[in-house]
Amino acid sequence: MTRIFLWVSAVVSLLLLTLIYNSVSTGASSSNVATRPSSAMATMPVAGESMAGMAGMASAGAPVARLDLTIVTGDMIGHTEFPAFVPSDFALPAHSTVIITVTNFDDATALPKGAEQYAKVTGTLNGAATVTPIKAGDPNGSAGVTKSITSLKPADVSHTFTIPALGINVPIAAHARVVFVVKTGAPGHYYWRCFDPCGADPMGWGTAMAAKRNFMEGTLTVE
Ligand SMILES: [Cu+2]
Repeated sequence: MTRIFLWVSAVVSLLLLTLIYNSVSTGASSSNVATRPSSAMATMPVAGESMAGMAGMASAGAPVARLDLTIVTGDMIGHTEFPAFVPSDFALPAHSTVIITVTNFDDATALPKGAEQYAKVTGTLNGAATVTPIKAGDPNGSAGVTKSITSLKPADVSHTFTIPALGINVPIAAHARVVFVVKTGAPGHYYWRCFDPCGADPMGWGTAMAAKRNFMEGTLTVE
């Protein structure tokens, strides 16, 4: 009888200890989860609805840099049919995670037949980008819900941000802020361009698309 009592009390003690241990470790892990976003945010100067998620995804290890690009319309710069990425030549640190934001003030130019592959996001973290609609009069605000996308309809593409040598292609939606994360590797010089024929005739490959630099193409230096 005594032996059975001792055995039962030993089992009960073990159960109690397990319960206590579990509740302590659950508490510890949930407090880790709670502190992780704030410590990540402290090391990265990011803000805004789409950035919070991207920053969380980008927080694993590598240093984080930012690149902010704006696509202005030809009319905005007094140069009709010459939409432009601003800036067009830029540098990024090697072996880093980079949060790239493209703020686009331009309309859509449907991707032509045969170029539909440029409607798909490639080479970014998770093969995704976020798109937030904006109004020209409130460029830092949100005119709609932020969506995560892996592609756009070819008809909805306005420009593309494409670095062929790195396998990076992001279709840029019209009147939107587009955010995505890429990782840089070793130092080098790369060429980026837009593959949506967004210039004037013939077939959209004139004006901005025909200009060799400063509008729809430029250089990335990884250093
Ligand atoms: Cu373009």
